[in-house]
Amino acid sequence: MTVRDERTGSAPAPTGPVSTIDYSERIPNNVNLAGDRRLQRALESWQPKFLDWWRTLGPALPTKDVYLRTAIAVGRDGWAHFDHVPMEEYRWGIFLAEQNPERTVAFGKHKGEPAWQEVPGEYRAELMRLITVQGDTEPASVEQQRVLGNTAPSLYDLRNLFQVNVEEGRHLWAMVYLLQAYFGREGREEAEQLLKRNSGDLDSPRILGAFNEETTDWLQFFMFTYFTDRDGKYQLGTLKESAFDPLARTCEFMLKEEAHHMFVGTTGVQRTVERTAELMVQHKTADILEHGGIPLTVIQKYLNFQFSVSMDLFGSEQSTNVAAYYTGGLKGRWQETRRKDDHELKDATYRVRLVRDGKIVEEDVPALTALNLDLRDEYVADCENGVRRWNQALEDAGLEERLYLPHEGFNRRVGTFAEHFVSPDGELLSKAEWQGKAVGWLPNDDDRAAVAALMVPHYDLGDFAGWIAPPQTGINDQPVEFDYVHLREEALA
Ligand code: BYC
Repeated sequence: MTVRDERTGSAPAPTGPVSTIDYSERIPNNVNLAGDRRLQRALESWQPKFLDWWRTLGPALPTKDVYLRTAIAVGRDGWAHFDHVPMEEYRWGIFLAEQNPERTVAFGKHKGEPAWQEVPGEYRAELMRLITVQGDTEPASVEQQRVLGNTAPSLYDLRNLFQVNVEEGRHLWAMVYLLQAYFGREGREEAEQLLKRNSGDLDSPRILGAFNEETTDWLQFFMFTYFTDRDGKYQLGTLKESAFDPLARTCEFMLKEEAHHMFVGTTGVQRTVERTAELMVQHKTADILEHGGIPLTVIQKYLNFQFSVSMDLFGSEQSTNVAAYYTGGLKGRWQETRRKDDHELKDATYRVRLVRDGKIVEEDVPALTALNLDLRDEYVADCENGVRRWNQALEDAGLEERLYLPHEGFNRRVGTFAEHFVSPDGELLSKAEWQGKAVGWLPNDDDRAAVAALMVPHYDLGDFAGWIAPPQTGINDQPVEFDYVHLREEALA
């Protein structure tokens, strides 16, 4: 049941092409689930397991309701509605972007053929693997962020955390739909496993490294939504190009929701840096911990960590997997259709950086095998935009200090730099040198403890923790001091 509220108003009327979402169904959808009884039954039997998982490993803070947006249509405008909703009653569902019946495959050896509405037998295993990996990250992030609500810097931030969480839950639904609708019994088994693996679990961890790291505090959360959700944006961007049309359409709609997650990261770090800069100027020192702010050096260490583990998410710089995905039409490049080349890349080359004879050198390799790096280079260029924004805040405050992205080889566990020790400015080090210096580059226990000490909940209307500046505006034109979240009594005790 949705709590109606006079102040929130109704959603804007959609104007673009829309296929409306049927909310009278137990599972809201725009894929005519009612017309496929078998699939509907499979999803309805998965639904209580999802809800169990949400109750056990979803947000820990007890809430009455949260001001959330819910998708109402998949058209270009007016696709979402905002209202106070009890979180466990959020309408998780299955929404695919509009189908274009004329769509053809844009790249690889099937270029020009009609997009696939079913899974071709020869690509079944690879497609299921890609969908499973994508699906695995979604609940993982909810698990990682489970206890952050206990230390939220404001109700505004708390609401944003929960919005991200429910939408990651919905993205899990999106992948589970594909697994159950197109991959038969094996797909149903994979869907079960997505709720059985858990972030950080020693016996049954999540598939990709970054999703087993702890999100220790809100600075980590903002770095995660900036750097790791941005990997999500780029990976979804490649799957949106897939010849397998249901996957492409699902990812297109997910990207719409993803934009807010990165907004949370960009502005979260920005507001932290703004407050840090303010305290540095006010107290004429970089050592602002005792004044209730997070020192810039600690922010840089958090950035170094989250950037480097997110770089690992792109896989190896040279990968035969990605060449096969591309040639088969399963996974394209970022902005594939806007690229001006033959979209097959049989003879193309790409420049990679690697370590040879104790030096970092450049080498041209077949472009097909370097597509993970092609994507990662796009990602890094995008990451730099945020850093520029944050540095603008430092400049505006009249400070000389700056944040920066560390070298691509810094702190890597996957790919060509994994066996090497590289400083943030790209110097190759011995293991002993690295061990001596890493403590100055990555958050250590003292840094994390110092940040944790600042993480005290601020649940009063319009109240913000002292380590972060308030945002410029609220959500959906609501004031910053809006009652975005209503807590249950036990949360306030
Ligand atoms: N950790 O040839 P390689 C998101 C595995 S985030 C552990 O180097 P490939 C989100 C790899 O699976 C986006 N294992 O790389 C964000 C392979 O194993 P198999 C998630 C790793 O295959 C925030 C082997 O190593 N979506 O949505 O070309 C909140 C050799 O791999 C890692 C996707 O990733 C690692 N870091 O590419 C919520 C898209 N890296 O198969 C959500 C789907 C590699 O030999 N996934 N491995 O057993 C893919 O496209 C690719 O699997 C990868 C790797 C990009 C991950």
